[in-house]
Amino acid sequence: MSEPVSAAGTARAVVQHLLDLGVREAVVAPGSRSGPLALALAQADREGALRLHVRLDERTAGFLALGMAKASRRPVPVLTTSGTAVANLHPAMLEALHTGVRLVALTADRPGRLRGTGANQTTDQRHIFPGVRYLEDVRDLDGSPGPVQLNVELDEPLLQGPSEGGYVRSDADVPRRHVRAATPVRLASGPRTVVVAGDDAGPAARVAAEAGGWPLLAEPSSGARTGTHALATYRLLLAHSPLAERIERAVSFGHPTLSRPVARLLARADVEVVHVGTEATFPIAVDERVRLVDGVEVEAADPADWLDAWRAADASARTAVDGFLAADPGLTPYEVARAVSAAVPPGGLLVVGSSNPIRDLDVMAAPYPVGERRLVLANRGLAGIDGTISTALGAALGRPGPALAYLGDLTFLHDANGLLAGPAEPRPDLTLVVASDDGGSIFHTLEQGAPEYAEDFERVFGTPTGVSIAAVCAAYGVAHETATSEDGLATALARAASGVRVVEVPLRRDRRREQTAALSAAVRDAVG
Ligand SMILES: Cc1ncc(C[n+]2csc(CCOP(=O)(O)OP(=O)(O)O)c2C)c(N)n1
Ligand SMILES: [Mg+2]
Repeated sequence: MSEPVSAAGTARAVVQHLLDLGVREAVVAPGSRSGPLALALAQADREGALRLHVRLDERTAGFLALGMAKASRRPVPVLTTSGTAVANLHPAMLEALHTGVRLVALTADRPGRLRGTGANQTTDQRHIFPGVRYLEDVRDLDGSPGPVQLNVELDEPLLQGPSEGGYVRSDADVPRRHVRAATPVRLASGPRTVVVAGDDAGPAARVAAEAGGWPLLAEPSSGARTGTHALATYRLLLAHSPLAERIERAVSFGHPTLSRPVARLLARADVEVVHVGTEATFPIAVDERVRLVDGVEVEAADPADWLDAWRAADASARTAVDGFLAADPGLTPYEVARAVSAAVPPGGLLVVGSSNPIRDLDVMAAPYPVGERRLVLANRGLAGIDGTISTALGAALGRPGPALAYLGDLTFLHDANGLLAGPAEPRPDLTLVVASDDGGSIFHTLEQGAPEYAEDFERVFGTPTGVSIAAVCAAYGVAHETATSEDGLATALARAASGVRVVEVPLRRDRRREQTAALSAAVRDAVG
């Protein structure tokens, strides 16, 4: 009989296999059962084979790894001990599942014979993330897209002296973006077409729009809101311009979820849809109007009058929006979005929180020039408000260069513990801009913001906290400053961050419904 493999030997094999897959960063949350793996990762860090990050809270550790994996497009492992620690990875694993991010949950387990007994910190943690690939043997771990759980049973003795080391980092090229074997479908010109670019659409959406001479309706996190075909005010145009009615075909890329006008367009009975992707990235049920394809090849450009009409409408809408903002005496959330998007330098990173920040950015962000390599990320897989600080920290750690994040106050508070990191941990230079309106402003603009629900609104939707963000920052040792005007914010953002800092922008929430309606009305009058 062969010798059973020791816990240390298993840990060594796991870490070397991860390195072979191109892993460069790893996250550890402390524990005893996971000890052999933690020591192996620490050894690999000491040898320069990877960089290790330690976090107490597994929920934030999971999102930290998610952010790194998103920004670097490499697999990133996050190690937990057994029991409830594992379950705390679930939000990040779900987001990774819906965005195809290679997050590797390394879950240390007790030996199988203890399962079903009352042994300490022992539960059935196999397949704990439904839908996520599940492995027990590290040799089955490959670089395929999407998250994976590697559950590692470790028996005593857990530790047998200092770990050996000698880890080798692989320089093999890791496929950064999953490219499907594309058999592009040829698109003939003719039908009046728009290109929709949802989350992580990538440059292909812009390329198609340019080849066809079509308007490009690109979400901020699409990676395609660049060039001269992207129309910043598309959401308002779809709602208010007569051009919207005339659309005959939509070609969509990525995962579009951000706005109701886009979902309505993709559902329209009179619009033919070509979606580059699968059912999993299409926002409504696929019917016979919708063709799912691997890629498109545009045969020829359509006459310029269609695009020209959209550009003219976009310019009128922009003038109407700017006029509306100039007339409003206070600082509006739209101006915050405008300042944030203008502050991202070429090569820079912007991580945007769910709720109104990403929607305000969607109306206000001027498309960036092609080729300047800005990266705008958002957790659009499930559009959670959780884990956003950690995602931003992870993304900033995973990608060199200046980094910004832009999020609401509740989104900030939801993941305040993301600011928790020991003094020796690597820290990125990251500025977090908090649109601080003491509660969930988005609900004012939705059905529940209507006057008939006013009595319960603040308690169950608005949910003001009264919490001092400055005091939260002080507790975590994070720098905090306040900006009260668009210029003040621009000035604050022009100064490079050294380490993590928060710029809080106080905003009114009680005017949100009225402002949204007034903005819509201004655009309707201009283009309707
Ligand atoms: C994890 C999670 N819980 C709840 C929600 C529902 N939700 C969407 S937006 C929102 C409020 C966000 O408030 P804030 O971050 O302050 O942004 P604002 O709406 O004020 O712009 C909530 C609770 C969610 N998306 N994700
Ligand atoms: Mg808020």
